[in-house]
Formats: sequence, C-alpha cells, structure tokens
Amino acid sequence: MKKDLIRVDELLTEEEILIRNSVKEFVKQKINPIIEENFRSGNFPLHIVKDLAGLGLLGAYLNGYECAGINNVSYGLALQELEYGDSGIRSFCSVQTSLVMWAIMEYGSEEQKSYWIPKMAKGETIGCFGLTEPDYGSDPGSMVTKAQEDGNYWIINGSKMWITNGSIADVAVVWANSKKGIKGFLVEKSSPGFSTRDIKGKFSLRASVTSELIFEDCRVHRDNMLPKAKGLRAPLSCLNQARYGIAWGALGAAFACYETALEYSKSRIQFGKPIASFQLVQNKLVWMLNEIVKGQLLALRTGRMKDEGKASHVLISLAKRNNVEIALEVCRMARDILGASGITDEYPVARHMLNLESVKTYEGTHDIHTLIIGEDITGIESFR
Ligand code: TGC
Ligand code: FAD
Repeated sequence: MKKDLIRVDELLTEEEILIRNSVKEFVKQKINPIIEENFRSGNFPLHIVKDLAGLGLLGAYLNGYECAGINNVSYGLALQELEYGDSGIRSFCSVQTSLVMWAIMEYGSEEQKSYWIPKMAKGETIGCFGLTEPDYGSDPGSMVTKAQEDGNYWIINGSKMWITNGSIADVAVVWANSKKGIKGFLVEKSSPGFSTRDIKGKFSLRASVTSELIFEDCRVHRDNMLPKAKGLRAPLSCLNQARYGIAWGALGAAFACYETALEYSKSRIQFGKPIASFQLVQNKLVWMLNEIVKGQLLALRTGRMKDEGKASHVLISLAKRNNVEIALEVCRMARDILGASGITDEYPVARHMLNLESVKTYEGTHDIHTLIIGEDITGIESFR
C-alpha cells in the first residue's frame, strides 16, 4: 500500500516479503488484465491453476507430499494478493488448499495422502468441499445427506449446494451422515450416481464456479472414506483453516478499492476542486485506511499465533468476521466516492463489493461468527 503507516514490512521476514511480492506481481501480470472479462462472462480462468501451482500456492502451508511448507503468515499474505485480483481466485486457492488438501492431510489414510496431495499441489487435480445442503447452511450438523454401508462400498444419497469448484473438481470431499455419525468421503468425479449442476445467475463471485452436487445411490469404495474424520468436528476444523485465509484475503479486496478511490478522488474535479479536497470525502478515505490498518494487524497477529499453534477457532472467527465486514464497507465507500463511475467494470470496485457479499456469507455468515464469539465470551450458546 502506498501509505504504509505501520511499515508492515518491518513486521515481516524476508521470505514473507518475497512471497507476497511474487504473488503481487503474478496478479498484476496474469489476473488483472483478464479478470473483468471473466467476471462478465461468468467463467473461472482455469488456465491459471497451473500458475498457482507453479507459485507453490496450492497446499502452500502443508509439509511434505510436494507441498511448499511455507508459514501461515506467508500464506495469508499470498491470499491477500490473490484477492486484490479477485475473490474468486482466492476462493479457488482456499478450497483446494484448506478445505480439500488440509482435510486429506488431517483425516486421510497414508494411501489417500500420497495419492491425492502431490497431484493437487501440482494443479493436476482439482478438489471441492461439500458441506452445505439446500436446507442446511449455517446448521450443517442437521445435514440429511446419508451414507449407508454396503459391503466394501458406501452408498451416498442427497445433495450439496453452493459448492465452489463443484463441476470442475476431480474429487469432492463430501460430508454425510451415517449410523456411525458424520463421515467424510473422497468422491471421484467418475463415481456412479454422482453428478453436478452449476448455479447460474450469480451477481457475486462470477469468476468462480459454484455448483450443486447430486448423489443418487452414489457408490464410493470404503477406501475412499476419510478414516480419521469423526463427527461434525472434522468438517468444522477444516473451516478454521479456510476462515483464516479469508481474514487476509478480504484485505486484498479492500486495498484494491481504497487505492482506486484515493486515485479517483484526486483526479475527479467538482465545484472546481478535486473531490479529495472535500472534508466528507477525506473522512471516508481516512475511515478506509484506518480499518485496513487495524485489519492488517489482526490478520498478522492471528497468523503469528497460528504459526505457534495458539490461534483458537474463536480468534479466527473474530478475524474473518471483522476483516470481511470492514472490507465490504471499504468497497461500498469506494463505490460511493466513484459516483456513477463506481457502478461500471471500468473500475474493480463494484466487482469486489459484489464478491464480498458472498464472502460475508460463506465460511460462516457474519452473524454466525458473532454467535461463536458471543458464546465464547458469555459461556451461553445462542444458536438454538
Ligand atoms: P457444535 O456442537 O458447536 O460443534 C460440534 C463439534 O465440533 C466442535 N467444533 C469445532 N471444532 C473445530 N473447529 C471449529 N470451528 C469448531 N466449532 C465447533 C465442537 O467442539 C463439537 O465437538 P465435539 O467433539 O464436542 O462433538 O455444533 P453446532 O451444530 O452447534 O454448530 C455450531 C456452528 C453453528 C458454529 C457451526 O456449525 C458453524 O460453524 N456453522 C457455519 C457453517 C459454515 O461455516 N459452513 C461453511 C461451509 S464451507 C464454505 O462455505 C466454503 S466457501 C469456500 C470458498 O469459496 O472460499
Ligand atoms: P442460512 O443458514 O439459511 O442463513 C440465512 C440467514 O439467517 C443469515 O443471515 C444467517 O446469519 C441467519 N441465521 C442462520 N442461523 C442463525 C441463528 N442461529 N441466529 C441468527 N441468525 C441466523 N458451502 C460449502 O459447503 N462448500 C463450498 O465450497 C461453498 N462455497 C460457497 C460459495 C458461494 C459463492 C456461496 C454464496 C456459498 C458457498 N457455500 C459453500 C455455502 C455457504 O457456506 C453457506 O451459504 C453459508 O454457510 C450460509 O448458509 P445459507 O446460505 O444456507 O444461509
């Protein structure tokens, strides 16, 4: 950021700065020139998957199995830069890394890890994560997708909704209820009884694939069950990893909008003066910068604590909740400062603003995170 009051680089290692800067350059060269067109046409730029793999970003913070093994702060900085480009690009990386590769690493057998993770790190195989159902979003514990044992197979029936990467994925991590409680399965694209349908008409995350997953007597070999995943705790633990990344990513979208609004306000003349000279406009720009700086410190501290194994899921909820909220407000203010120009895709502002409406909802809505934190500080659960 041009006005870096906290001198953030002084809080980072050389390696962290190097990783952030190389992703920044990648976004400048490869994402910014194409993203508006992808957003317009409603397509994910599939060709960049290999580039993301080349940068070591897929499974970046995992160790072994051909993953880069960078720390959580470096990974967060990388996601910040990806989302400076577009939330859809960051979403792809989040799902592949935190919801699929991490899930396999944490809950998979040795065979599952050695088979899937290297291919996913190289971008040869794409994954998706199916937890949400048409009737159960915030309340995944009530899921109705069922898995029944049948000899060496499990038979899955039900559906999953709003699944990022759904139809482009080679493998889906699918959570289903069974007589033995909630279990996780690696459902390959070719599994009999498995199909996908893309969700069209989105105003948000248009450069990302969002699908329904349908299971009609879908047969999955028992070797494809995640053996160490037991109960709702397993999918919720995957969410912690992804929510952490979103806390950083949202700042990237906020930076893009803040910088756009600042530049615009200095060159847009009204009443004979740049609009940046009006106190009301300066007030908005100051609010934006102020909240971004606080968000940076929160993300960085959460990352440092995560690297030390000390970041609780409540802290991660707080970081996701705060940073997405302020980023969305920054985008809305930037849209306002740009006046009518703010509604076109000549500027990235409306695109980021619309994307963040999804980011506010997915990985636990803003209000669900309020309740997670509320429960922690009062000791009283208020979901039900
Ligand atoms: P509850 O009884 O509280 O918990 C069940 C068990 O899980 C444990 N637990 C956690 N463990 C690890 N991490 C967490 N964050 C955890 N939260 C809870 C808990 O201790 C308990 O363990 P045990 O051993 O006692 O059984 O469950 P609940 O049914 O009351 O639900 C709690 C609630 C509402 C917080 C939770 O269900 C929730 O987080 N809901 C929001 C759902 C959500 O975030 N869905 C996201 C779907 S994936 C997605 O959106 C991907 S977007 C991808 C992209 O494009 O980036
Ligand atoms: P609901 O749960 O129906 O919530 C609706 C409203 O009610 C919200 O405002 C919510 O805060 C509020 N509410 C709900 N319960 C309470 C309560 N107890 N107290 C107060 N308020 C409450 N899911 C996946 O599994 N995998 C994915 O890859 C994935 N990708 C997604 C991509 C996109 C673009 C989007 C939009 C969603 C994606 N999701 C994914 C789904 C996402 O996780 C859910 O949308 C989210 O968890 C909320 O569920 P819901 O939409 O059913 O809303």
